[in-house]
Amino acid sequence: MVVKVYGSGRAVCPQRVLACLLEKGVDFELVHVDLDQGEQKRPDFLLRQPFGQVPVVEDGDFRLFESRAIARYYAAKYADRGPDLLGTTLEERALVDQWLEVEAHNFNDLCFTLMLQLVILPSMGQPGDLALAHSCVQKLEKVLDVYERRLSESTYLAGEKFTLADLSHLPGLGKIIEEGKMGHIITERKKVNAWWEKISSRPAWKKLKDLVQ
Ligand SMILES: N[C@@H](CCC(=O)N[C@@H](CS)C(=O)NCC(=O)O)C(=O)O
Repeated sequence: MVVKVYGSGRAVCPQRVLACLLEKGVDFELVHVDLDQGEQKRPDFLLRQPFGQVPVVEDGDFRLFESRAIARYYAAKYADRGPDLLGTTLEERALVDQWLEVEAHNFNDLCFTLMLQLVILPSMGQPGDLALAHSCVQKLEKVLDVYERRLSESTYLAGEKFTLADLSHLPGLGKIIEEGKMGHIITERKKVNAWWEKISSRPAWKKLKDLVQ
């Protein structure tokens, strides 16, 4: 059964799902939703995702939205293939969850607001709020300082193995490196940069980049 992923391949949240499916070798079809045209707010799409956002997956009769929930679902469903993305012991799983929460609540919002002000609004002909972008950069640097300390204790966020906690950061880190002219906040932190280099050189992430270019 081919999993249908509704979303835009350029958007961060669908990329989180696609990266997980590629890691697990799950066949999928990307059904493009044109965010610039507001397709995600149309009544037929709201039947799939009542908040009018992407991604949504359809897997046979099963439908799921929220990118991290989807990634967790496929990491568990295909636990027996590809890398173990969830951890095995209770403690390993708890650490994966902890860093996934950090990604969702400490990293993602700042990253999103930064990209909105520096990239998305200007691309739509609207001026970004540079003061807000600057404040996001300052706050993100503090978050990345915490990551720098954590990554001097372990190779990956949740320990010595690549997990969903790392995978979940890839789309946002990728945007900062590629689009925001703010890549230095990653590259100037030795451990964070080594981590980014390692996780972004995984074949699944490279495949995704080829797919969405
Ligand atoms: N918490 C949701 C957030 C979804 C989300 O913000 N999606 C963005 C793309 S990354 C979107 O649909 N933006 C268009 C909109 O909000 O209208 C998730 O992780 O799936």
